[in-house]
Amino acid sequence: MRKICQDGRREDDLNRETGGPDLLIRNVHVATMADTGEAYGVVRDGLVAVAGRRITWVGAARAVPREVAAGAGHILDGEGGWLTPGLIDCHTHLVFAGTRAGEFEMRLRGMTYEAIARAGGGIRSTVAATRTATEEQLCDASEWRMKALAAHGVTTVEIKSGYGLDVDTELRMLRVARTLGERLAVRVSRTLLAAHALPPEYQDRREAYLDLVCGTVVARAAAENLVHAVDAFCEGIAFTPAECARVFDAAVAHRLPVRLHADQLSPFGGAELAARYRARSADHLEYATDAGCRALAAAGTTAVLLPGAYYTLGESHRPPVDALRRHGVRIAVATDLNPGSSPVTSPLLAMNMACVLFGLTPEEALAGMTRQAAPVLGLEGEVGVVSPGACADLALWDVDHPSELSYWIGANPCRAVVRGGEVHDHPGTR
Ligand code: DI6
Ligand code: FE
Repeated sequence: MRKICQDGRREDDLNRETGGPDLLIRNVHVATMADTGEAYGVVRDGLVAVAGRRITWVGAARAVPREVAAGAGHILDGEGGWLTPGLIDCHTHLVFAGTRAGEFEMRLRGMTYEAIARAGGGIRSTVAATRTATEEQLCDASEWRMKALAAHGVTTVEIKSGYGLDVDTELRMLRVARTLGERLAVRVSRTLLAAHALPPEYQDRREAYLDLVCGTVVARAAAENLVHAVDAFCEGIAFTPAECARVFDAAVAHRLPVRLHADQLSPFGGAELAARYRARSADHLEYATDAGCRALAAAGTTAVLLPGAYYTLGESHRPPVDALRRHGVRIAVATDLNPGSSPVTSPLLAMNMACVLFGLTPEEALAGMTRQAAPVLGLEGEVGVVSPGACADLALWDVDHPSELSYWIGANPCRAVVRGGEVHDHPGTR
């Protein structure tokens, strides 16, 4: 149904000299996701005009002023589908070498994620594979994962380091993340996660590793302009709140915003620590306390829910969604795409899991991958909404209602994406 024109756009013979928009998207319903009080910020029978990289007009087609629509350079006919903001996957670890399919089998036989990590596997096994890969090999190994996200409507993706755990490999991962963004024309936000695990060569020298991270890695990443934020894994198998605070202090000294893997496997004071540093986000939060949620609200820190990890690890302790709502914490959703705990390459599957496993509404799940995810990356107002002035990063879906984006399991109704005003066709598999 509703096939868009073959190459995703059509040269119209309208006269360019009238100074019309570069791109006009018509015959669509728009889930603007703007915070209008209306569910999904819906505009039925809408029209969107784009000049250069920016949205210039959004509204009902019947209300469009003549000068807005006339003389469009290109027209994208949505053929009755739904247009949403391009999806934002605000938490991934998609650059790595190898897989952990062997550990998947070990877990199925009863060994826990934590036991595997303590036995020297887990993150460390991906570190070993990633350290031996060249920049080009890492790029080639990771590219399909980013393509998979892009094919599901993702136009902005955050990518963390954290499988290098030495200066060279951490920086190499960030360079690969940058290259992938350039190659695939997807906006990439890069996060330094050198405090992901203790590397084997520092086994009995925790302080020395933290000295390296705080003294050298953060400074080099900042100096080489490779990083937009700093993250840490605050957990019994990783780093204590006091150790993460050291990493945060180094980030703050370089004027970098911070984020935290918090309270994923145990109540560890992660949410409170994130709030204390006014972190952009606290992620996972399965074991966050009510006080932790209150602190996040007061700090304006976004809760990023990662149901792929919860599902993959067979967890049963759900994040306190009701408390997050009650305290007014902004809720985002992401894939956590990584080889160990969340080999999830579909943002729509993450949204479905957020609904089925965590009890989010389909609207909350879509907001969690659009409007609510933007501030996590410092991109509020720039992406995540279909509004005049925002970047023209959009996704066109072959669905009858936006709730279907969370409803189907394993389908991909994405027909096309617009990235920075450029139309890209996607086959979709619905
Ligand atoms: N939490 C996660 O879910 C990922 N990292 C983290 O701190 C898992 C990373 C891995 O197992 O490779
Ligand atoms: Fe993660």
